[in-house]
Amino acid sequence: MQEILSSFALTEAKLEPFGSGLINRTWKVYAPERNYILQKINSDVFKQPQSIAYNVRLVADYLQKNYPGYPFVSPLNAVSGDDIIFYKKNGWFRLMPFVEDSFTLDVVTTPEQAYEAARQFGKFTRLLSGFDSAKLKITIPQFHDLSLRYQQFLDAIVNGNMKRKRESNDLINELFDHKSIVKQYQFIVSNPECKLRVTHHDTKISNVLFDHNGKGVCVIDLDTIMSGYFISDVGDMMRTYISPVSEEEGDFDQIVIRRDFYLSIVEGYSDEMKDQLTATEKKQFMFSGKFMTYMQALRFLTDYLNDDAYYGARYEGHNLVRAKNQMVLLTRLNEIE
Ligand code: GN1
Ligand code: MG
Repeated sequence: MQEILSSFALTEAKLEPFGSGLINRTWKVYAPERNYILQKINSDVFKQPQSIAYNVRLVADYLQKNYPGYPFVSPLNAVSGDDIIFYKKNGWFRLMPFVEDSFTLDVVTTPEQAYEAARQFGKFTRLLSGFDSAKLKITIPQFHDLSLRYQQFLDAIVNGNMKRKRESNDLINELFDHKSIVKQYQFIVSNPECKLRVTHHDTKISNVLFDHNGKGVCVIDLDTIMSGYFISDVGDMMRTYISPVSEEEGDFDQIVIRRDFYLSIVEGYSDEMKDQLTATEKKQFMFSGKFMTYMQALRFLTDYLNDDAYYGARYEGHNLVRAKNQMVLLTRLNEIE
């Protein structure tokens, strides 16, 4: 770690693990002058970490030129001048300024928080509406392509851990029963009225910075900003803000739908994006939540069958619990209409 810190001329700094992400590793760096966020990029997931750095640079330049007041958090340059550094033994690292007096949330407790977060993600896409999203590199190919995720699930059933497959038989069947969501997804995205825009693709609440008045400041965690559909961003907010408990919760009775939070997401996102969304897209708010929740259930169960190779597990059966949790949430979402 000393070698990494000295690449950024931070010799007297202290490190502390930070945040709750599943993929990258994050530390808060306490230096005499100011604080930073250090991240190790998971290069099993992001095969070309330089593509992330490229995308963030392009977006930062555009926002700086057109919306200089927007507090976009960009990686800092090391002494070498690079904004992402590779170490033979340790992999890829980047350093960002820590935005003082800001904080993140792990669960959404009020509709106002849901509104603020949805507004921030809507604002991010709106500010970039004049930027051609096709210029962004693909950091994870077909990341939110539900057809691919379904196929990966089928592959894991065939090639994965047989003992785990037997254990998850009921859940596998439940996921089969909801296959129509894949068809619906294919139908929606094949419509030219469903537009490609700069999309964040990871809109969970911990990816929004709040100030001490509870107002949203900006969005963070920019690894998956790519060209995409609004159902990804709105859907992941529905998946993660509507229920009072997260995907980690094992007591499924606690998974309930908070209708006012749903309305706050729609309102917050629409307050920024209503002039951009087509009439066809505006009809997909509720579907977006089902789409993302189903995809996450498939991804967690796929990973369980593949021996937790992607998400890792803190206890035996962790990804099975996460997948069941998401299936319960999907059932609750289906009960709304
Ligand atoms: C991962 O690392 P984190 O927690 O920000 C994942 C998301 C999932 C999420 C589930 C690159 O995000 O797609 O929705 O876990 N990111 C990647 O909590 O796979
Ligand atoms: Mg993330």
